Amino acid sequence: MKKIIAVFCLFVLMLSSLHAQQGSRSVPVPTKSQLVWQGMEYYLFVHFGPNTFTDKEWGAGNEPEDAFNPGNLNCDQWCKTAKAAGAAGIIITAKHHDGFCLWPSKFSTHTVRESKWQNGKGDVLRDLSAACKANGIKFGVYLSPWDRNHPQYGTAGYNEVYAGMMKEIFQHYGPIWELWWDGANGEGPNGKKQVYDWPLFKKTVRNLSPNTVIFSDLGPDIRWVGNENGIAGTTNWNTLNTEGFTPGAGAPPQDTLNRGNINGTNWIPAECDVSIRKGWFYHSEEDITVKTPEQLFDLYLKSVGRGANLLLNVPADRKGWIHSNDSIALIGFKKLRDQSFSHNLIDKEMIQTKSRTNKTSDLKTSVSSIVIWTEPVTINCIVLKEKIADGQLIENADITLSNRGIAIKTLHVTTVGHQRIITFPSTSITELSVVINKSKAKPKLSAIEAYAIPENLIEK
Ligand code: FUL
Repeated sequence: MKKIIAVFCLFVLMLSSLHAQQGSRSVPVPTKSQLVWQGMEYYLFVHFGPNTFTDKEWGAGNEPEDAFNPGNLNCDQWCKTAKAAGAAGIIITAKHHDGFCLWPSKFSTHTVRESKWQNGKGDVLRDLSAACKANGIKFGVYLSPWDRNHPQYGTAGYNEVYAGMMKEIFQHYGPIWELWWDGANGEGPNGKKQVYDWPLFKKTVRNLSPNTVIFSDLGPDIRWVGNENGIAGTTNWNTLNTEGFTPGAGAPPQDTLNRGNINGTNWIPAECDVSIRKGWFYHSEEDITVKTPEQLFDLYLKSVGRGANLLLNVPADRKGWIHSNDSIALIGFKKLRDQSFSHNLIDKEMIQTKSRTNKTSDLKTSVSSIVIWTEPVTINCIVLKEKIADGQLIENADITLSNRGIAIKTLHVTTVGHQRIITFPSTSITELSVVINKSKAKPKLSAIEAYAIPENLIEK
């Protein structure tokens, strides 16, 4: 009986998330869409809507539709900026908490259609999805479930409204690579909160667009990183336990979202959302708060460098453009990445790897890799990558830097995942060793790279 229950439990586990057998363990692995998503690493968020014109962060939902009136909307400029900045896509706030729809939804009377902008014929989603296609970047949508305008919010009917809006978006503007469900759940115009029908929402998306990755506090595909500062945990598991939790107030604690669960049952990697400015929406007085390229690079180390993805918000201004302060910072950020990571000082053939397996348990496999240079090299950055298609296995590793046989320093890292970037003050070495001390099964490093990045870019 026990065996039958165990097999049944395993079956249920397999249904909720993809798993692979690694040695004696079954570990969660990413879906194809999650793997593609992980490879995108960094992309832009654009907050745009009535708040852009009323100078608010959270509109009340009673703003007149005419408030939304971009002078010269130019989604092509957004996409060209994203492309030049090396960002893989754009996620637009199709509807924020104020309920205003940037497309003429038939499920609402609070949309671009009711505004005087382009005589009610304007459609930001139409323009942006076309511009993304033309520029070869991906198009994603943020659709706030919380709606401070919709008369049905707070009733069961609103769940159908929200599902209907998603259908419209997928049918008219797809393909959509990522859909963002904000967990915020406040009161609507009738003073009631909504009980969200998450299973209905998920079913709707999966039926219409099975390759779209869905973000919320806890997935199903991508999780929130637990803060809005763009910072993942130095230990960052792509696995999470979701049983008993819901997005929003019912989500796991923020530090759990930040680090994941070592033995989490589902593959749900973290995404770091952060704004290039103080707020999410454009406010001219925040033009001076735009982060510098160096600050953006530091965020990159703390997000992409810790195995998460970076969703960097760059709001559109009242004209409907990305402001030059922001685009200049983005291009500067791109230059710093190019400058830092264009010359890997390790050729693949230089890496010698040995693995030792303790016969009694495959959990005790230790793998060490050694790189030797004939002449000293000066480095201050090491990049490790794990073959996550087979699961995330590495629990901790030591990197030792030596010069002519004398160890100079040992850097201790925990998880690796898609990519771990470790920076340290410049050190002259002839030898580097990576010893994986602990992993769930035989680990697979897909890359060991070494760089000399500008010294002022070392992680703060
Ligand atoms: C939050 C929202 O309340 C903010 O306004 C912003 O959109 C941020 C990305 O998500 O939950």
